[in-house]
Amino acid sequence: MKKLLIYLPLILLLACTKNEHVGIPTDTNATQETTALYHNLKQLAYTSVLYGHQDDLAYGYSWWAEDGRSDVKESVGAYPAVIGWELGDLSQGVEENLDGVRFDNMKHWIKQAYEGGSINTISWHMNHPVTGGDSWDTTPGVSAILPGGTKHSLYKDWLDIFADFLSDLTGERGEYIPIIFRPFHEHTGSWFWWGDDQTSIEDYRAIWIYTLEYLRDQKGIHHLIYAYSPDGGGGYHFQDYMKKYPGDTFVDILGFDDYASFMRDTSRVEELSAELGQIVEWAREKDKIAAWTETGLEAVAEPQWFTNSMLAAIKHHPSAMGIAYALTWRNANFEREQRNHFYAPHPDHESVADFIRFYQDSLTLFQDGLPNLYEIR
Ligand code: BMA
Repeated sequence: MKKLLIYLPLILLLACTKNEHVGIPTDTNATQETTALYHNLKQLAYTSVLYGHQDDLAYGYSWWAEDGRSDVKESVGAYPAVIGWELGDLSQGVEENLDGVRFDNMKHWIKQAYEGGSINTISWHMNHPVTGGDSWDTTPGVSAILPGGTKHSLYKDWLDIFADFLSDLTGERGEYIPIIFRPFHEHTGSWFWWGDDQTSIEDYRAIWIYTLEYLRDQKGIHHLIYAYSPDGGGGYHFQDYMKKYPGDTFVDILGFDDYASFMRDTSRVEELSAELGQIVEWAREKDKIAAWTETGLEAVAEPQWFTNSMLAAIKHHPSAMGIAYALTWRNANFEREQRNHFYAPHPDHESVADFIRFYQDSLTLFQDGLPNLYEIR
């Protein structure tokens, strides 16, 4: 009740605002900044698509951990509007994630992204709770971490570590930095231990709900926005999009991961666009946000990919441009990883001219074009 009184002015403000697309996250005790972010992002989605890039501030194709650097900024002159981070190995008590990013640096860059006005989102390639392997160990694992399972208390320890990590994410006034959290992603595929072949519908829903309720109600974490992000698999998994949906009271963002649609040609652009459009329509019916939570063409192997494929997919179907953001995957450091595993251009790459056109398009937003997302206007 006390909470309700504290938030009453905010709720009234939201209800009275002229804008008809009022949004309130599923966590009714979400912090002011988190509620503002959800509301503003939902509203902005009607006119813009925010560009996101995984690990953008941490490293790039030819540099590693140099403060202020960003392949995206060095290509178009602006930081991404959304920056993704990855927690794989957090549960192992080590200092670096599975890609070598130090967790303390990650916290610093999350603050930097927030202070710059961008949005932070977190995925978690969680280690295998039973075998000790990584998330690509396809031994089924979900039933073991559910209440009553043999690894349930281990899972709670991992969530405690995550809650500690989240509690360190504060802005200059001490406020918590809102995070879009994308647990158990790409579950429609079967490449992770929480994947489709590995997990029953009931177990997937149960672990999602358990995770959310534990973090929210036991740990008091109220700066998360929860994104559901099935994989589309180039059309192959789209029909399963809603199969394991945890329910409207446990999801804020209807996300979508899809890489497989993007070979070097554009043959699937229209179909993919229709899928994105469908997700936007579902999100609107449910009063939620839609987002293209992961995509990209490795090594941007087609220099016009950003406009001919990505932007074309966002624009083709009339509803598709209602997605709030679209995030391309990480630019792995060439020397450390010895491979062409990058999804945004780096300044010397032949796709930069096209990426600049993508940046200049009136639909896309980077950090330099963002309104203040953390205050209700
Ligand atoms: C995958 C690849 C891996 C990486 C993982 C987590 O898609 O980029 O190399 O370890 O994401 O970031």
